[in-house]
Amino acid sequence: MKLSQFFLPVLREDPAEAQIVSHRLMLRAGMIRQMSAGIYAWLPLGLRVLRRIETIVREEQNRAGAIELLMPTIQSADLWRESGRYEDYGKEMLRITDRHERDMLYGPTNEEMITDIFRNTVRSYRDLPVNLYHIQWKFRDEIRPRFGIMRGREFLMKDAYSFDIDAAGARRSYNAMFIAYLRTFARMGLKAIPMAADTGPIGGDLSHEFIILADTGESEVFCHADTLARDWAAENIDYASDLQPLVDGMTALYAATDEKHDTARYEKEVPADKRCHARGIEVGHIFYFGTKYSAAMNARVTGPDGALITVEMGSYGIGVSRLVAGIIEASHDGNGIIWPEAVAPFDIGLINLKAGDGAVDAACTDLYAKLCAAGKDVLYDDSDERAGGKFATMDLIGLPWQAIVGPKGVKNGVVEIKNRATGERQELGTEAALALLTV
Ligand code: 5CA
Repeated sequence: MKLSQFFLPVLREDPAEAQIVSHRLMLRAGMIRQMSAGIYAWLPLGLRVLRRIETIVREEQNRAGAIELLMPTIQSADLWRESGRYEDYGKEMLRITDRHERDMLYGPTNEEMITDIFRNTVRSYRDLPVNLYHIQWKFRDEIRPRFGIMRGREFLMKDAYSFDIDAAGARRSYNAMFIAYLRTFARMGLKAIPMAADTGPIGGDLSHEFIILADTGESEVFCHADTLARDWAAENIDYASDLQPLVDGMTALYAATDEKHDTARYEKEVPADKRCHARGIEVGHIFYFGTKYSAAMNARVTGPDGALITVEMGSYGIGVSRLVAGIIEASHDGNGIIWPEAVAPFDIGLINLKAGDGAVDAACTDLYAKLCAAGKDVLYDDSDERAGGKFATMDLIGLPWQAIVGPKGVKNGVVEIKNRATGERQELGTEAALALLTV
């Protein structure tokens, strides 16, 4: 993509309304724009990151055996009256009346709707277990939308819903999502810690929040440092095997948000040099709530002996849009964002230091074509802005690699390659540069 043909409205100044670094950088890097309180448009650069995060989430859900579908954003109030949550949800729910005076709502979550789909389609225990998920926009009329898309009113969520015939099966479904979450966040370059959590309006008595550590996080967290030790992205998980030992291995180590924190236990269980007291961002939340919705809404299947069984359910959320901000909170410096390669909007930023100079243009065009042919996503800054501005923009938008081509380099047959994360620069011949950038 040539910058001259892209849409990247960067801001040189810090926007006054942004209180945390991810919000500031997302506005400055031209990733989002606020349309109303807590409601954002995703500009092209932001959308690219959102899509990459979505892809990782999808791949890991599929790997763990969940099946994708897509439910609508607008739901009928009647379904929520059946579960009893229509009144309970209060002012957080955006209520809408259609032209026939029917009560509708913009879904804040989908337990009722998926239970309705399930009860109308699945009849036999033979069709279980099943775990269905979608990646869809939600609306919650938060009292205090803030920090940009971190706590928005409209946000993108992955929500999965599992159905099992008994509690042991539901626990297996829960465990599969638990491990899939560790892998999902690790693939994005994040260390997420599962912490026992309250269940709020979703309900149930088994629940874990997945928290990434960041100074600006909304919750205060306490954990054993070893919860951060394992690289789950490198693990080869057999989802058909018993995952309980893996889950137990993680949950045995102390980890709690301030809501559930127990100072005496923390001090007893965690040696002083392993204590980690920090702030965190909730990027995922999983729930096992048994028959809360299936009993209220009559979601039953026939068992092996012909008797009806009320199905056991769980639900599993990931804040897909929140993750964009979460990753920036975890990975930035004074000059801008530092994207982990797995979610970067482009792999490489190619900077032409003298657009209009025949030799430099030719060298850039050649390098651009070769990088694209090797399957790399390249943002080629072919504009005639001055060098300082180009460097600042590239650092701000945080692509993992920069390739800098100027008149001196072209004369000497070299390209300067900069690694955004380490700041390390090296001058390489074109072939060596290509080899480095296309591994
Ligand atoms: N139905 C369940 C699980 S599918 C559910 O709704 N869980 S939740 O309320 O915990 O939301 C799931 C995830 O969505 C949270 O972990 C968080 O990462 C994200 N999320 C929740 N509210 C917001 C918000 N206002 N803005 C951005 N992300 C949010």
